[in-house]
Amino acid sequence: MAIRSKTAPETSTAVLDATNGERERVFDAYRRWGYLEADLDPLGFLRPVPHSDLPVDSEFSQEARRVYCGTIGAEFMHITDPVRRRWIQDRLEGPQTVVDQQIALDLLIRAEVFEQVLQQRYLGNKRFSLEGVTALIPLVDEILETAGQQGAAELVMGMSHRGRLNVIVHVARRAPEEVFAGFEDIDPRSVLGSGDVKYHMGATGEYVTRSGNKVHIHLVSNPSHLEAVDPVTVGRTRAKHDRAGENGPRKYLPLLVHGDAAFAGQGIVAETLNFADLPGYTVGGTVHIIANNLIGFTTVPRESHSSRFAAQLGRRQSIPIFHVNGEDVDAVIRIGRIALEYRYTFGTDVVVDMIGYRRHGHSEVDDPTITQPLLYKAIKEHPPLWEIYSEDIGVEDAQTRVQAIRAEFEAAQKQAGGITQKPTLRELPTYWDKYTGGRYKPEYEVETGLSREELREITNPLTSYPAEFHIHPKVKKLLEQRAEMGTGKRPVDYGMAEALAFASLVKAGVPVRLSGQDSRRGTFNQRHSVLVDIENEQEYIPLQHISSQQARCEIYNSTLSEAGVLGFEYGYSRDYPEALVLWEAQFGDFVNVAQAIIDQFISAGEDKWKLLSGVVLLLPHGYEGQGPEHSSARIERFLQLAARDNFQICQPSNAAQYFQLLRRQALRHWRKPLIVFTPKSMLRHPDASSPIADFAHPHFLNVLPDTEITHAKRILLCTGKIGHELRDERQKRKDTSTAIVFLEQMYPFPETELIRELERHASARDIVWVQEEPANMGAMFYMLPRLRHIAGERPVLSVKRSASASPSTGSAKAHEMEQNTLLALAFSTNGK
Ligand SMILES: Cc1ncc(C[n+]2csc(CCOP(=O)(O)OP(=O)(O)O)c2C)c(N)n1
Ligand SMILES: [Mg+2]
Repeated sequence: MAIRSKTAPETSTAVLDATNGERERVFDAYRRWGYLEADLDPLGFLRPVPHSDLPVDSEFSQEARRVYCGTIGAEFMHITDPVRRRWIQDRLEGPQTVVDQQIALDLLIRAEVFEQVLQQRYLGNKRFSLEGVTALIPLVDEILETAGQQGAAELVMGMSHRGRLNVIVHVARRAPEEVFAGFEDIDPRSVLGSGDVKYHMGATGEYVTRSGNKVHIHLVSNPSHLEAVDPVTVGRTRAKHDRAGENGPRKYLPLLVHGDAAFAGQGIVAETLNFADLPGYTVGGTVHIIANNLIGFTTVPRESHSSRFAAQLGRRQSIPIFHVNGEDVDAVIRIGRIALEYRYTFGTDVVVDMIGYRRHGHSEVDDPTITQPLLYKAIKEHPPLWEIYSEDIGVEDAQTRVQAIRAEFEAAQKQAGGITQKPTLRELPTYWDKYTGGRYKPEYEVETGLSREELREITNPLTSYPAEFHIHPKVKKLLEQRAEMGTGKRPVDYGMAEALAFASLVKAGVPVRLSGQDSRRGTFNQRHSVLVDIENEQEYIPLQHISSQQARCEIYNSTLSEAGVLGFEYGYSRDYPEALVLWEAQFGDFVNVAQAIIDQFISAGEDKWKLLSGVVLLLPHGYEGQGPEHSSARIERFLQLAARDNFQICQPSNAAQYFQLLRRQALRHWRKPLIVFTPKSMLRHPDASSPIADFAHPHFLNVLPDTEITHAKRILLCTGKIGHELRDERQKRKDTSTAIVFLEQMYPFPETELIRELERHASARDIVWVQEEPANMGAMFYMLPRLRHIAGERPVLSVKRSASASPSTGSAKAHEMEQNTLLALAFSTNGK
């Protein structure tokens, strides 16, 4: 007995182990590769790919296949953390959550009928119908429902054109008549030259979940440039987190809805995904939905991405990708819940790739049968999703429900005809109340200078560190010099001027956030905002030890991205108007990689959407013989974008001016982006350093006068480094009749101040605009007509490099020759 009772269980454990081993082996293969054989495309064009590692003849194959090769295809075995893999596997293999099918059906009917009413009433209008990926509405609904349970207070949502109007009505819950009104002909004079199309406008609203939780919806205004809104949305969310404090990531949930072609094709998606786990950029996980209709305009997936799924980019991160057939509505809803709970459990991004089709052409005025005749033949014969779903769940009165909902929308559409003013679908948060945009007014000015005493007070913490801190000898010396600068014993350089500006602002309660490539130390070894202990690499940040009540000061090394990071910081500034938010380019030349963010958001955001931002761009600029890609931040491009006081374009020529400019930006309540061309070699140059007394001046000077010359015969007008070189040249020539005037602000054009300078040197005959940049670049094209306008009878000449296709020569020697010629010409040209 004893022996039998001992051996019997052993035998059964072994059998059990073998069974378990077999089950695990089979399931493991399906967990890994099952998604390739999953049934994901409602129209069947994306065929399952048989994978040889998937066992077909095991007793467990069928069960594993049911979980992993059905209408859900989960990619998660690349996740390195076994706890997370286990979590997903338990959720997929375990009992399924119950779906409220009546609510889902109602949403599907509403979403599709809304599109149909738009189609019938506004034929020939673009609306970018959601039909074909209609399950997006119940999917987002489930995400909101679950988010409400998790304590979310706001959904920050970025998306492009597809289904946007539907989202505004069914997610942001704006009254449909407000959207219909956007299609009505409203007095065009009210938006002449400004505004945006209806499927780009932002919207806010209130979503009430079934359990009664309110979730505020914020749909971010978005340009046509696909995916450019991604980093902006994430940056906005981060600002909201920082405002909220510890619970931020729970309260503010970012959701990005992507198109399949755009997700696969646009690099900025990769830049945005890369923010996920970085301390300066994390938002506790972004939910990504790909509204995957397996087409982009006329381009099919095999022409669009080198991977089976558009979503494959998500694999770079250790995050799950859930592919789901967009016509299995229950599966879509279940995945929505799992994705959301995963985000809240692990604080990371998650991707839902919802696959459907596109019922109409790219827009409703496009005929898709020209390029995809067979696909569109199949689509034409394919019933709408509500019809399929109501049959699946056995609802017999679906048609009656459709009629009732149609009547609702038609009534709303009739009402819209009576709306005479274009509705604003968006309310601004109250933290914008005290800030203003529009045209510049002198009354916006505030004093920005600081007394000697105030400067001394902040210099001390800026230049000290704990006694036990092992400082680098070079940094020690730098801090000793800064201590002398701040107390007036030595002229102040740019690095210290900036530190003084930041320190004084955080002390006054203004948060400062700066990010850029290598910004903590500074590309030019000029900033040293973070001290690194040479024995243990511990960090000490003096700017965080200015005073006990100070605001946050955060300086981050960014990823090696321009568009993504600038988009993020622009977004951050949109939700933190009280803060000084800065992005720094490594060299100003690289700013062109972020051109879409500048064109679409920074320069045009106020005009298109009435949305303000005080973001600052620091762009190292100047011709120093370092070659075509390390010379020019393209002043000309910013000036070309300038209109209606949309932003400020400045080039402070000395340290005190830089200090005053940064403070002015933070302290004025006029919120406008600020483009600053910053120096490189001049950062530590004595000519650009300033006496401490200049920090007590009340204001930034838009124009730096020349008070040394009294009887000028010639006025040289310039901006930035060249002005200092002109002053050197003047000294060498012992010239006492040439005045040199610096334009510190180019836009808005400081006409009054310039007129004053021209009058100061009333006997000067020639006025010469001098620039380092070639004739087809720099500020010249913008300056000459304006200068001629105010110069009256006096001729306005120009000195510049010859027009050139590249910004500068690659030879340092050639650069020097050119520079000498420029300087000589500035003093001698008579325009002939
Ligand atoms: C950066 C950029 N390039 C090109 C376009 C023009 N464009 C608008 S929509 C579209 C196709 C988008 O396809 P997809 O991302 O799959 O979204 P869908 O329209 O299918 O929902 C293109 C090429 C654009 N808006 N933005
Ligand atoms: Mg598409």
